[in-house]
Amino acid sequence: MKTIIGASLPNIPWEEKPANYNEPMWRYSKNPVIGWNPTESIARVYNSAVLPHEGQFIGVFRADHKNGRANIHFGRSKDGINFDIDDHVIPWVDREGNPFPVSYAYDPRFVKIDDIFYVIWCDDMHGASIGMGYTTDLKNWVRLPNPLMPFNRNGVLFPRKINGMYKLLSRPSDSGHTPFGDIFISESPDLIYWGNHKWVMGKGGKGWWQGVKIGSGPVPIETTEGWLMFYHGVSTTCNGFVYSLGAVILDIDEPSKVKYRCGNYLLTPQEPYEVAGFVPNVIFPCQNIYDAETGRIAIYYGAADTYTAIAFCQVDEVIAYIKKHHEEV
Ligand code: BMA
Repeated sequence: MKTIIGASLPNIPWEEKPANYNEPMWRYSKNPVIGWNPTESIARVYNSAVLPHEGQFIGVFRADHKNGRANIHFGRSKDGINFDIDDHVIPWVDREGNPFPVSYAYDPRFVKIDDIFYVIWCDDMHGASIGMGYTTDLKNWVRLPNPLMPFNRNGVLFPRKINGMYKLLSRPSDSGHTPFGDIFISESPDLIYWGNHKWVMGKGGKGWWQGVKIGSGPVPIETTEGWLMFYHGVSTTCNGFVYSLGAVILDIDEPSKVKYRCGNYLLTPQEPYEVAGFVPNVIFPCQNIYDAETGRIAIYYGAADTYTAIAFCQVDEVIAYIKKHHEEV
């Protein structure tokens, strides 16, 4: 029986684990895949999300413009590694079809549910909040009402309804670079009305890497063990925050319940493109894609708020690692 419950993706971007490497997650040897100034108007692309589509790949990209403001651009790729990113922002409209541009937008997640592509991002609703919109044709982009009130970040929609409800993870916060933050879950029958909010997991643990705050990352992956979710955990040092990548397994029917939580991080800033850049020491995962047939997973992450990078893991190995290093927090 296959561990990932989902589609096959034989052309997933992939590279085998280097010989004599003992960690459960490894980096693409040609990282970063998107560097400085990728288009005329964009200075940096990071914290972005890619999906397979019609044998190729599409993505929504966090783009910091050359005036320093962040917005989201659409892009395409033949191989999931080399990207052709639009130089213009996604042209959002409201549900009546009137232009409805964002003031700023960052850290998008991208998920396909029932043939509709949803984008979830950090939006400006008189302060940081969750933005949500969709497209069915990758041409017309429609914004939905903000699902939650400010202040909030790191909205992540599950890839299917659970017990008839859409489920949204988020990280309630404040208006700044929040020195606190736990992950919560909300549900909705229609993506408009949200409620039944529950706490999922808090910062902390015996280690220090996730001691300051945590935030959901890529869209959770459905597996026979539960929802496999990568997330970011933040610690603080005398030189500022450090963002690492961790993993957790949530109950398949009641994802507010944590089954296993890995006490060790899976990636922490180490490579030159992770420790140096616009904001040093940041690994910020925003998307994963997988091949259910082989259990291969590719994770897209932002590095140092400057670059887009890819890491790889194998589902059974990463689940075994999470279980081995499970700790109650
Ligand atoms: C968070 C968000 C992310 C960013 C991270 C590190 O608060 O703003 O977009 O990658 O800080 O600077």
